[in-house]
Amino acid sequence: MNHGSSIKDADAPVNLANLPQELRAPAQEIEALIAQGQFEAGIASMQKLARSSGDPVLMLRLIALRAQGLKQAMQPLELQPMYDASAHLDDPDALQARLSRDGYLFLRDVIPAQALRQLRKQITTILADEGWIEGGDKQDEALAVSRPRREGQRRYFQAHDRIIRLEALHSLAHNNALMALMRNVLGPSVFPHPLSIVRLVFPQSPELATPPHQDYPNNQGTADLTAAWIPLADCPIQQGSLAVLEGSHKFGVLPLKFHLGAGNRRAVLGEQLAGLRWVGADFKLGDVLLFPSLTVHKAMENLSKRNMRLSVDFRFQREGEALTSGCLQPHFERISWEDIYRGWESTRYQYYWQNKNYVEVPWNAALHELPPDHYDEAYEQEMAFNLLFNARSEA
Ligand SMILES: O=C(O)CCC(=O)C(=O)O
Ligand SMILES: [Fe+2]
Repeated sequence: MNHGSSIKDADAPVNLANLPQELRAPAQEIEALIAQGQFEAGIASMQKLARSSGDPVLMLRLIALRAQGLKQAMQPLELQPMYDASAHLDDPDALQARLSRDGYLFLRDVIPAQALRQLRKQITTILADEGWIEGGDKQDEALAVSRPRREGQRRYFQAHDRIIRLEALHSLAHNNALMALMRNVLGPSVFPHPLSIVRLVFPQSPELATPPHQDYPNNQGTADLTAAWIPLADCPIQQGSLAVLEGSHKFGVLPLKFHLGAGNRRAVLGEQLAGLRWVGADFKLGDVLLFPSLTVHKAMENLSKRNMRLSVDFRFQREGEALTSGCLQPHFERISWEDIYRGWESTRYQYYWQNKNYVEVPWNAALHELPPDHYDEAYEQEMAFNLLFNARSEA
């Protein structure tokens, strides 16, 4: 570029002298919007102008603005403490009352540590073997040695395709203590979906943290579908534990926007949710968080220097209620159950849902759709993330 723009220059308002005459007035207007604090509107207009003109100075400015937007979204969220419902563990009425009031249940020390440690060991063995984390004595700490790997990338799936085969992962959804809790919460006919999910979250990439969202658009079926989120080690807020927007399950299905984090979708939190409190906790091994599929939740940023955050989440429903067929498939649907079950020691938890009674309902794609312009935004956010990641790595 002969006008000497670099991405660093793009952190400041566009130098109008570097623009063709016809772009100066509209660019100046947009910069004025941004200067007045109308950041979202400014970015949206800048995107239109940059994309329609293809001007390289405006494109750089757009990416810089996206990076600023990502940084702003990183402003630490003030969390209030989650209500600890452990005292009600054996009291279905009390559990159900709290859940329908708050939209979540947080319980300490529910799952025996041994089952969690065993699964963690199997996962970290695979991650060390795949070159994601340090092996040897330090393996259990899950210290990242590679750049963040993300859902959708070839290298991500190389490890995930091995982890999703683990009998210990899928069996954990049927753990006696967990099932006893779930029966108290959802009733005697409760069963887990076989869609067991494992989260492999790198440090040093806060922009990729799972954004605020509801599970309903992903899973659909019954809105009483209840997720159990379980870390595979102590997981303080600073290491990326899950946070919940208390009472947010009472506002129906929220609109979606693109986000770089897991699922690539965030819920748009309108004014009606403005008075709600975000709640969180420093999780200990064995603790469980439950929430129904309309509750807004997000991952806190994993701010640790090197530790990955490893966790699992399972979803439970009552017999006789609705589900969509995707919930009966392995996560990402890359491998068949037949393939996954090869090498398992027990057949007990294989195809168990085929003996359950549920109503299969069609998937409604409209509930999961992103706005039509999201490809452009996805690309721009990706560029912005790389910019920030490289700047951090250099620092
Ligand atoms: O662990 C995460 O980052 C996301 C978990 C989540 O969204 C869920 O369990 O529904
Ligand atoms: Fe979720």
